[in-house]
Amino acid sequence: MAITNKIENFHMEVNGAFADKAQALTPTLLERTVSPVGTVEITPRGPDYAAAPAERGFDRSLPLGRGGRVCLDFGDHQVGYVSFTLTPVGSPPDAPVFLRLKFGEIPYEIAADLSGYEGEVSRSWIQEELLHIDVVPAVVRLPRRYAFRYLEVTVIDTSPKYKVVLSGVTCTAVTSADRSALTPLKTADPELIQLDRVSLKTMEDCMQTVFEDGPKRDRRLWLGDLRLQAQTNYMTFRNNGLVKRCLYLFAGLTQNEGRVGACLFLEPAPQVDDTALFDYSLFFVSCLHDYYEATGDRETLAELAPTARRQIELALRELDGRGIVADRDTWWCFLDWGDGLNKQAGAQAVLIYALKQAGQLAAWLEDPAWGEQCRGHIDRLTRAAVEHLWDEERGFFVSGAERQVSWASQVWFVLAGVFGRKENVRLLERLMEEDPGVPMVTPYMYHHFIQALMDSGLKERAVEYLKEYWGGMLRDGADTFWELYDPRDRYASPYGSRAVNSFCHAWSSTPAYFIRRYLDS
Ligand code: RAM
Repeated sequence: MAITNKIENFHMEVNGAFADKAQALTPTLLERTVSPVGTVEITPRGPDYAAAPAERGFDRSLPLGRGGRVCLDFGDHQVGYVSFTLTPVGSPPDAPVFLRLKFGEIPYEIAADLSGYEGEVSRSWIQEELLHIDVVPAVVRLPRRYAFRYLEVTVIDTSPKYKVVLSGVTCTAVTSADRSALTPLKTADPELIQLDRVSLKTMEDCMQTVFEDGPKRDRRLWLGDLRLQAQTNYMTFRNNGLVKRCLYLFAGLTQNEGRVGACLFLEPAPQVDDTALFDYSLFFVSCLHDYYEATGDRETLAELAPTARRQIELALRELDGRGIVADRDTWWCFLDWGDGLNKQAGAQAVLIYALKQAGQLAAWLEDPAWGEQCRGHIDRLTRAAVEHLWDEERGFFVSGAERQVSWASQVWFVLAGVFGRKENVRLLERLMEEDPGVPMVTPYMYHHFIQALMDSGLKERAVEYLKEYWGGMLRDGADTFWELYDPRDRYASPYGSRAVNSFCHAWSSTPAYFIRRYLDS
């Protein structure tokens, strides 16, 4: 199935006042200059590759000629702009310098031969450059922003008569996250401390002029990602202005009929994409709900509530005669990247979840009529879900014509609170014990599972899974948390190639949220 859900006859609807507000909230990025800590040797290790330190610091006097190669290690994940100096040695340079640069968030991106790349998303996301420098000595400033820890420089050629010395390699790292807003953790649990540290680094590197999903790919604002980033932000960097900016961007630049898009581009000017996702549009309601809960910013609540309300209206149009969200065979709703995951049940649960939050918005706004409407829809959708999607015999919610059982469906119905606490606990325990059907594959979906455990009072199990799943990424060498992690398959990718997976992905940074909200005492 194509990973796109392009809406028909797409056009962008602009609310100029909202777009201006978003613009005025554009943050100034903080800059830091980082130099490599040394060089590394990247070699195969098990099913993957590992980087072993080769040389501390980096020998600036070593001249590189044809075929010369060095892999620099910046010590941690960086997002920023790279520059370096090339100085010729030998005869006067009689030909250009021809370089290949490879940037890698993980060693695999450096070591793998990606010339046969056949992934589904553009190969232009692979961070590789071929560069001619006509005149040396030169200070080379690369115009792109990169996300990486490793930088491999290969001299494809100088000439037989001269070589070059590479020096002054630096990265000007950029972020809108301010570490001075962080409070120290109280817990002494070393695993939690480590999970928190890597979560913060992941968040920091994704916080740019908006909350980006991943600084390598897609480098844009996705609503589903924003929701988790904002929740983590309230417990960590507290850059509430950035959340507000993102909310105004989504509300100011909508698709046809006021539909909030799944994602937005920022350059050359802010622009909503033509992709629509059922759950993501509804998460505008959630983001506004969470934002008001965290900030008490009434003006924003009042201004953006109509946009939230519109998303509910549009979603309700998708119900069939039974009061169940109609299934579709396109990429119409996200939930997770699980192979063959049917979205119908999860979508129904997300709608109930969002309706409850809309009811809360109505209460805050003292709008009893809207509140009453929400309650009516919640009752109808809940009854329909129990009647048509709950399979009493199997003890699970089922989804789609094939009555598929998945982790995503169960988790979302727990979050939607369709059953009471006791039944939710039983459902989650059954799920963990029987491990039925389609599993979870992204930290995004695992986040919702952990939240469901927390909401149901199963804190110890939540901690177990946090340490097992996110801890697994650490054991597998993560500097920042990954977009997708399947402990059974290091090469899993929704895009047909691991090379374009993002290895610093904000939706994976929520251990910091869980630790700071529930576990830090
Ligand atoms: C991926 C993005 C993002 C996610 C969407 C659905 O391409 O990186 O994280 O929200 O898909």
